[in-house]
Amino acid sequence: MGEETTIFAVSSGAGKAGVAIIRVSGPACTRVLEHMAGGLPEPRYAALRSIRGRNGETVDRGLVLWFPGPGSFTGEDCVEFHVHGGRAVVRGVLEALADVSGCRPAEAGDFARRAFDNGKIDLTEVEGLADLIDSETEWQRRQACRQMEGHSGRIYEDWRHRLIGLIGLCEAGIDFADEDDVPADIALKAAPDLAALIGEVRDVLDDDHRGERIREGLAVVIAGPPNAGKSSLINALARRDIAIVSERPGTTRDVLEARLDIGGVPVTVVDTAGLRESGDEIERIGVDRARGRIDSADLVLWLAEEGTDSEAERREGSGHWCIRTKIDLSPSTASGRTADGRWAISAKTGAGMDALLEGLRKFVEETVAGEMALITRMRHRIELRNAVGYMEAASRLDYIADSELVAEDLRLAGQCLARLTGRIDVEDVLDVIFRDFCIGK
Ligand SMILES: Nc1nc2c(ncn2[C@@H]2O[C@H](COP(=O)(O)OP(=O)(O)O)[C@@H](O)[C@H]2O)c(=O)[nH]1
Ligand SMILES: [Mg+2]
Repeated sequence: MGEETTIFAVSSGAGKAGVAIIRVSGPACTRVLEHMAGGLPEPRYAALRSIRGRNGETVDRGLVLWFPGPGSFTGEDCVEFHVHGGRAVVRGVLEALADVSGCRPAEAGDFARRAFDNGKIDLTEVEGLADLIDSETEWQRRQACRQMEGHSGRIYEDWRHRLIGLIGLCEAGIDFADEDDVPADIALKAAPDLAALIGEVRDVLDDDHRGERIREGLAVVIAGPPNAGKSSLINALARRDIAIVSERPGTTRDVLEARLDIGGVPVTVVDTAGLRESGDEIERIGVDRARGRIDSADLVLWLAEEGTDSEAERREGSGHWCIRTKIDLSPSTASGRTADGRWAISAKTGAGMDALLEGLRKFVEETVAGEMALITRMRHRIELRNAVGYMEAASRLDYIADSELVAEDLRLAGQCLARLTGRIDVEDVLDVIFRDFCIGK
């Protein structure tokens, strides 16, 4: 697993900056410090040093931090150089590192991978770290932080330990079945605990996909007939020209997206081709795509001009809002929300837009409200569903007659939980997870 190599990378991002941080991990760190920083500084204290490059010439003066393993992020010896973020400075440091024997440039996710391999962080924490680096909004940050700090990993481990305890009870029943002094019904003791555990896992699964929605963002789709003002609305919401607005019906043919931060939650607003029967093949493809996005949306905004019929009325209901557009053309229509719960806006004058935005903010808030979800990815949901499936199968068995089968089901449930935290055989998912990282993480 390349434990003998030492990896290095710029961890502070590409491009010119005030400061660049170059991170090194592996057994050659002491050699690195001797070659480049005149010896080992005091562990975990910032030391201002001249940093020497390839020919022994000073590249820069900067801070050097020395984190001896195993008490480091990766669990290995680690060094950080904090230097000025000029391209030539960074290149000089990287070249000097490449010259130290045993050192090679890190690949994407290498540092996190070593931390995981050395047992410093579990798989849910790795995912939390990746999500934190990717987080764009406040809710995403909060959720990622909690996961990175091991909140969900601890709960899954607690469940796994409880399962191991239950397996122990079943096996005690098996091992001592022939002995008089051990009651044969010892396995029965597992039943109430198992029922409680199943309840806890079910509660976590019953989360309306809040965690995944925060992580991936909500989808709000703008739909309606051609010329209803859909493209004008996405442009108004995004405050920039994302879509072409034209009086020619059928202008928007592809699906266009704007990513917004609404109340701290990422929301993808989607503009679609106007829904109509069209002889034009490209427009038809656009309409098909629009229908696909409507079906998977968290919320659909059905747009229609005053007095025009629209699909909106037929589909109105939860997750479907009806919006009257171009109200500047019919001055009698009040802006904002009409008495029958519809919305009325003008993208042109901005009338009703604040009310609509406020409505969207409330919708987002209600969608993610509630206790913060543990499940942030499909992977978690699948493992938990499988785990609870095995537990329920076990709970339907006869604890005395079939205690071996009960123990086996519980073992399988425990394996699902162990895969969640990466304790066992997860090679197949590791590549997918670490691939999401950039170099230097
Ligand atoms: N008066 C007025 N015209 C609008 C408004 N919104 C859009 N339009 C016009 O209606 C036409 C169609 O708009 P567009 O946003 O392209 O509609 P889409 O086909 O649903 O995407 C364009 O000529 C726009 O300028 C509005 O609020 N008021
Ligand atoms: Mg359009």
